[in-house]
Amino acid sequence: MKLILAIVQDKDSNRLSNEFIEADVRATKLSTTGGFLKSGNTTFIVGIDDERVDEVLEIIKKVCQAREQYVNAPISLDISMDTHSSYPIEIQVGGATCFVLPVEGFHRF
Ligand code: 2BA
Repeated sequence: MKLILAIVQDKDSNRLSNEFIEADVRATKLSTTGGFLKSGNTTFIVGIDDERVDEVLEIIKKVCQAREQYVNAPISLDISMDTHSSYPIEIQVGGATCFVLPVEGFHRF
């Protein structure tokens, strides 16, 4: 068994939940926050048999889109006068960031 941690954008999370239900993939959804953008994203925890890992990754890949987003990068205009401003830079977020981990035990009581 493996544990898949998939960090996805909030915009894709409902569709991904529905696709998991349809494919009989059990998952837990967590509301999380990206360390860089400091805005909300969603992390899915999926415990799955080894032979279904690729299937789950394919579902995630199909549903989760990469999107361009602008963030404000700080710029120092004049160090001597200590004036600061910022300018927008474009970054690409997602589709999804996935980790696949080995599972030592799985118990349901
Ligand atoms: P955030 O940390 O909010 O990052 C959002 C996007 O900002 C990233 O998209 C990436 O394009 C950019 N970014 C992040 N750190 C950066 C940096 N130091 N310099 C320049 N640009 C940077 P993604 O790579 O698609 O990541 C989406 C979300 O997945 C991240 O949200 C974070 O929550 C998670 N994530 C990504 N890599 C991770 C990792 N190695 N470990 C844990 N979580 C990760």
